[in-house]
Amino acid sequence: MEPLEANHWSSLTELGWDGFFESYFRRSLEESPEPSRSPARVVGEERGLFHLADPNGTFFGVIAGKLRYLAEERLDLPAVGDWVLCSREPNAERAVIHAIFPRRTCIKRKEAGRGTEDQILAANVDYALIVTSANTEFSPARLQRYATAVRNGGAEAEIILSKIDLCPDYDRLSARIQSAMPGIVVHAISVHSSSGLAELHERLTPGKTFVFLGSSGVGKSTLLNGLMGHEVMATQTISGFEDKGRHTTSSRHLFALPSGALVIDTPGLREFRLGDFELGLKETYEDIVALSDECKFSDCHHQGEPGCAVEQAREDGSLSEERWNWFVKLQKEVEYQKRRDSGEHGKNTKARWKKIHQQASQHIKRKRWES
Ligand SMILES: Nc1nc2c(ncn2[C@@H]2O[C@H](COP(=O)(O)OP(=O)(O)OP(=O)(O)O)[C@@H](O)[C@H]2O)c(=O)[nH]1
Ligand SMILES: [Mg+2]
Ligand SMILES: [Zn+2]
Repeated sequence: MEPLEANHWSSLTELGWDGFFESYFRRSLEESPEPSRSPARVVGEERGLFHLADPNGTFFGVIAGKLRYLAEERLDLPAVGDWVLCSREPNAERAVIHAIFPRRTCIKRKEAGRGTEDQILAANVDYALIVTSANTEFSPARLQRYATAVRNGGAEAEIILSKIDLCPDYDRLSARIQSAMPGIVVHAISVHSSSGLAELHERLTPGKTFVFLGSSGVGKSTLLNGLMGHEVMATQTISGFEDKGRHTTSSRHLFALPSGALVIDTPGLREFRLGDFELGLKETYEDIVALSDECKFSDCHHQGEPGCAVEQAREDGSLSEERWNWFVKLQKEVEYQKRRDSGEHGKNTKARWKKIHQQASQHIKRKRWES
């Protein structure tokens, strides 16, 4: 339970609160005054039990029955990074979470396996730091997948190239990332040799929320401990286990660095399936979107049509085959999920109506009983 003791925040602002949440809070108070309810941030979650924080300290919270009942999908339940309205009876061990504030940003993926639900990786994050290690794990294609999800959720993506002590020519890898993702910021670091850590500290703006994302074993928790100045998360004890499916971190937790920046550590992801992330895709491949706007036909498929600007760019080499293929692959995945989600949406609506009908018939039964 160390995350509960690891941090103390003396104001909501230190926890990332700002005008966006304040205005929602005021409006909700005007609409239905509930003086016993106050805002708290979800700083951890373990098997349905939430770790919450407010200026009075950190405490546990459980979801109110009504909130759980009304939730149609996982997205309707709290996630780490969320702001929630909760109440706490005097002397009660656990607070009750009644509502979730609207999310300013929300990074999601499709749940692992064959499921269709979206899973929240982190909420209300300003920047996602996608960690990739400068050895066997390195894959520009995977980084673009992560960046697409991050941008789709409204957050900004930057890359951390970790463990550069293991790779003497890590500059080549940085350059490779920058050519695969034009304009992206890359931080090359090593916790073991302390290189790049001071620059990263500078980058981590106080009051802003950051999340570490990346495969298992890339060094996310080691980096968090390095930035904190002491161990707050357990790390893999034997190096070289990456890509072998061994996960060290099993739940998400938000920490405040001594500088005041907020950082969420997450468990490594083995599989990262995109959802209907058209927005994120367009941002990650804005060069290709700009080219398609120049095609002669607005519905151009870029497959031999006359006046196709995309084919022209592929021919003259200004758009590399590699980048085009990455885009085509992710676009297919996003379109597939879009079709699937629209089917799912129909199902969700049906499920909601079923719930409403059930409620109504229970109400009628109760009325009959009472009369
Ligand atoms: N050589 C070297 N090894 C590192 C560095 N940072 C982390 N490691 C090693 O990489 C291994 C994995 O580190 P973790 O921090 O547990 O990785 P993680 O990304 O948190 O993994 P999960 O929690 O499973 O997602 C450990 O054995 C670390 O000692 C570094 O800068 N250089
Ligand atoms: Mg970890
Ligand atoms: Zn075209």
